[in-house]
Amino acid sequence: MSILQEMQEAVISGNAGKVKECAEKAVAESIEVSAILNDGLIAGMNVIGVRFKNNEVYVPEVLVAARAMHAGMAVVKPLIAAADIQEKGTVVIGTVKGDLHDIGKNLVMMMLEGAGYKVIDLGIDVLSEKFVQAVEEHKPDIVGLSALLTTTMTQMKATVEQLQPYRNRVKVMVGGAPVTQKFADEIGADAYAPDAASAVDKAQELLAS
Ligand code: B1M
Repeated sequence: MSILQEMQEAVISGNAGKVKECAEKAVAESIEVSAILNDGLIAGMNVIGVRFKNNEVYVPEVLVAARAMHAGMAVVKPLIAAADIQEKGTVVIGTVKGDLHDIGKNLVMMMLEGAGYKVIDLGIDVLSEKFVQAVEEHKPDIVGLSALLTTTMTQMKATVEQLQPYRNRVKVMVGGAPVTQKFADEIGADAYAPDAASAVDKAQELLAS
């Protein structure tokens, strides 16, 4: 098995120590950073994403795989800037004001990172003004809003409204257990994703549109 296949398997099984070891070995063997990312780390996360979508693995496995992927990312991150690798896009993400739930949002974040996106995490209980500030500062391609409470879904609407002046250059994706496609349409969001793996697919679609 090649070192990249080994790395991929280690991401899938959530073995952070092994992923780190493989990444260090790959760097020492002068394997290109893009190959380490695409054929090792991201490939492993993609497998997990598909399995998660098909209910073959669950939240704990995804979190453990994402943590393992991060261990590898930490090794190659300093080399990414030097290698001038194009990120697929930038996503600013946060859980809306009044809402402290972040497990799902973190999963979405990790899957997006695993798929090659730069993700800026604004955390939880994020005011709509803070999303606007982040759009001005980071110039993302996508703003992701997460909400887990029916009471905080209204904050999504408020945030979409505040982002109106920027909508020609930024797309809005929403998600979270109580959120539906119908609600996303009603508030004028560009996309709704029911789970973390679909969020990656939707991000891809948004960037292509
Ligand atoms: Co709370 N909570 N909670 N809670 N909590 C729920 C959501 C609830 C359904 C439980 C229940 O009553 N059955 C209920 C909401 C009812 C409603 O409004 N519909 C509820 C409540 C009422 C509350 C409190 C009000 C309880 C209280 O204090 N009386 C309180 C509110 C605090 C606040 O936010 N202001 C509260 C607090 C908490 C804890 C802090 C204890 C904890 C959160 C810890 C944390 O997140 N760090 C917590 C938890 C853990 C839950 C449950 C048990 C689990 C949520 C979770 O993490 N699911 C939840 C009940 C349940 O869902 N079974 C519940 C796993 C996660 C992977 O799924 O978040 O849905 P999820 O994310 C998915 C998708 O939704 C999607 O992808 C993710 C991965 O597949 N997704 C996106 C999410 N964001 C996305 C964004 C996208 C795209 C997809 O694009 C940007």
